[in-house]
Amino acid sequence: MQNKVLKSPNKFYLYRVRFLQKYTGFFRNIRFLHFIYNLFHHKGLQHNIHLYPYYEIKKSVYSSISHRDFKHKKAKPPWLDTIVSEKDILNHPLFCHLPKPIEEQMIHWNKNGFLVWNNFLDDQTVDAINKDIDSLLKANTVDYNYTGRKIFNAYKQSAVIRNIITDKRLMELFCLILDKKVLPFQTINFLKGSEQSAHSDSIHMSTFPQGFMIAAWFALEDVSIEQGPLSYYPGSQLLPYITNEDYDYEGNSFMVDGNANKKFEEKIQSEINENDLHKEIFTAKKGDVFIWHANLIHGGEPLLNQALTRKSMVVHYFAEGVICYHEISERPAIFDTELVGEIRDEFYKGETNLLDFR
Ligand SMILES: O=C(O)CCC(=O)C(=O)O
Repeated sequence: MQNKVLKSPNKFYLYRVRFLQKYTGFFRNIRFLHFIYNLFHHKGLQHNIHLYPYYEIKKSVYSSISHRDFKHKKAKPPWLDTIVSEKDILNHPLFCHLPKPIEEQMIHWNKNGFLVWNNFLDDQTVDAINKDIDSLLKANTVDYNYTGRKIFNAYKQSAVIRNIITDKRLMELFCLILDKKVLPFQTINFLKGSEQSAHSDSIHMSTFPQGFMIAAWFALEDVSIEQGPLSYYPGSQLLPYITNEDYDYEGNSFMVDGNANKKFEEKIQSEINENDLHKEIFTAKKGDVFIWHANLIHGGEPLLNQALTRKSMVVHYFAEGVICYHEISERPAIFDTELVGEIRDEFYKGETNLLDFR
């Protein structure tokens, strides 16, 4: 992507985003307000519009959407989630673009559900991201959401981050893993460890067919056990996807369940115990990237030394050509049309013809 000069957002936009990200009260759960919000963001829902008729979803794209809308519908999972021979993986047109250490991990993607790309970013790039985050926080143009740990979508104001999320090496890898074009959906920056309970992203960033989301976690400094590193459960992506039907979800026609996240995380913990899953810790080096499958269980370890930072960034990507939504709040996913437009025009058509094999 070309190095874009980003406009500073206006004050009204910043107040609105900040309010929505911090507010956790009653109104957040009202389906009718979601509908109105979606109407105002109709451009960001374009990706779903032509897919609803294709999958025979007979409702407005502005309405709530959840697993209930896809019951009994046929779906083709991502190719690597089916039985694929090693030869098929080696013969994929994008396989030859991979660096050697990733090739081997790619072959075991189906079994493991993750891979690690060491030294993906050089020190200079990481330092530039950290500098941007510090300046944006100082200028008060980004802020933490209600968790007090997560800074959403700094890519809108940082050209360095915007360039990294569309890095050709990553985009090619994800296109290979999902065998579809991918689009970044959001970025989350952390200065401290998230300490988030174990979860799978597929309930937060959901797709139909399932599994067409992928995430990349960037270490923006060396991360030791003291700093609350990322943890994950290899192979957990092979367990059935959990939907709102699989735990005590208490939504109704007017409201979504405001306690869904807590109940979902309890459900995940019981899955970990029942299936005797084994946890691993990612003590990363600055510049490493950890990539995970939509259904891989992962979380943030406790911060053992509260004085320490754990600078990192997560980017969630959706595939094109699948319905994208948030099962936990039963809302359709709203894309940033400006970013999507740039990627479609400059990346998929211009700089690279990486999916010309399609
Ligand atoms: O960085 C972490 O500690 C966890 C991040 C995470 O779980 C996510 O973004 O899905």
